[in-house]
Amino acid sequence: MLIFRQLIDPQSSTYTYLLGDSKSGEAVLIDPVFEQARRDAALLHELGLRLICTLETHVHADHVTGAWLLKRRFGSEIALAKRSGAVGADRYLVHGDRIALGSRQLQVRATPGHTSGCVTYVLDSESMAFTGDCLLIRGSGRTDFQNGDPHVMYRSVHSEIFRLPEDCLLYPAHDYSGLTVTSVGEERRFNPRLGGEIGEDDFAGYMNNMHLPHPKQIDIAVPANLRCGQQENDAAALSEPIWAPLTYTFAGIWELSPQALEEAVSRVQILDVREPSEFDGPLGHIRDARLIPLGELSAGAGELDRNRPIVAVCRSGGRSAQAVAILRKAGFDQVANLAGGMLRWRADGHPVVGGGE
Ligand SMILES: N[C@@H](CCC(=O)N[C@@H](CS)C(=O)NCC(=O)O)C(=O)O
Ligand SMILES: [Fe+2]
Repeated sequence: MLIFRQLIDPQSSTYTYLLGDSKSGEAVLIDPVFEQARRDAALLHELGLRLICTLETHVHADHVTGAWLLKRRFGSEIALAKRSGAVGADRYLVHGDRIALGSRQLQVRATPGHTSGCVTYVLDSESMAFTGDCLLIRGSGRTDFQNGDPHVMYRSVHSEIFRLPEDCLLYPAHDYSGLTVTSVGEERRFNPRLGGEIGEDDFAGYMNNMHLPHPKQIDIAVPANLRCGQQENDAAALSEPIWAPLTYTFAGIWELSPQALEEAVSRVQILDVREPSEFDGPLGHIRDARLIPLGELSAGAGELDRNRPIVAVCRSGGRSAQAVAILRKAGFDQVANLAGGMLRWRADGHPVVGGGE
C-alpha cells in the first residue's frame, strides 16, 4: 500500500510530502524543510518507515531544505536536478529518471521556468504529481529570479503537466491561501494565468508585471540550498536533548519511557499533574514526585527549578503532555513527558509510593 502524507511548514507555507511503501517500509520525502526535520523523523518512526531518499523539486529561495539534516540522521540519499547547480547531492536527476520506492516509482520530469533546475515528480500510475513551484493551485511560481523565465514555464506546464490525465492530482510546493491539492482538469480550466485559451505571451505579460518582493530568507536559503542544506557549522544543527534518551513525537512533545525515567530519576524533577485524590489514590505516585495539578500549573510553574530537567507525569500521559507544552511556553527547555503515565510506569513494574489497590 502507498502511504501518503501532506505536511506543512507554516513559516514558509511549504508543503513537504511523505510517500511510503508499506510493504518494503521504504519512504521518500519531497521538499523537506530544515526546521521540520524533527517532525518528519517522528512521523517516519511512528509509521514504521525508513527514509531512503529526499527529493527536492528545486533550489528553494524561501526556506532551507532538511535534506542534509535528514541524511545525517538516517543516511538517506539526497536527490535533485542536475541543472540545479547544487553540490553535495548523492543523485543528480535528469528528465525521464525514475526513483524507486519499494515496488512503486516516481518519474522525473523537467519543468523549468520558476528556476532552471525545477522538476516535477509523477507517480507511476499518473494519479499524483508533485509540481514544486512550477504550477501552483490556481497560480504559478514566480519567474523573476534564479533564471526564471515565464516562456519556459508556460511550455513546461503545457507539455509536462497539462498532458497528464485530467484526474491526476497535483500537489504544489507552496500555497499561500490554505489550498492543498488540485487536479490537471481543474487547472486546465480554471488556472487564471495558464488555463483555458491563455497563450504564452499573455502569461509572460502577467508574470513580468507581478513585482513581488523577494522572499525574506532568500540570501540565507539559496546559498544553503546550493549545498543541499548542509550547515557551515555542524554543531549548530538542531540540538537533541542529552539529559535522557528522549523521543520526539509527531505531536511535537519530547517523551521518555518509564525505563529511561528510572535511570534518570536522580537527575530530574518529577512533576505530577494529576489531582490530589489521584496522587494519593490507587495508582500511587513516583517517589519524590511533586504535585501541581494541571489546572494550577501556569500559576505554580515558578516553584520549579529551571536548572533541572522536568519530567511531567499523569495517569496515562495525556494531561502531562499538555503540562510539557505549558512549561515550554513558560520558558523551561528541559522538559519531557512520561510516556504512558502512571499506568505504564506500574505495568512495567517500576516502584510506587502508596496505591496498590
Ligand atoms: N512572502 C514569501 C514569498 C515567497 C515567494 O516568493 N515564493 C515563491 C516560491 S519560492 C513564489 O513563487 N511565490 C509565488 C507568489 O507569491 O505568487 C517569503 O518571504 O518567503
Ligand atoms: Fe521556489
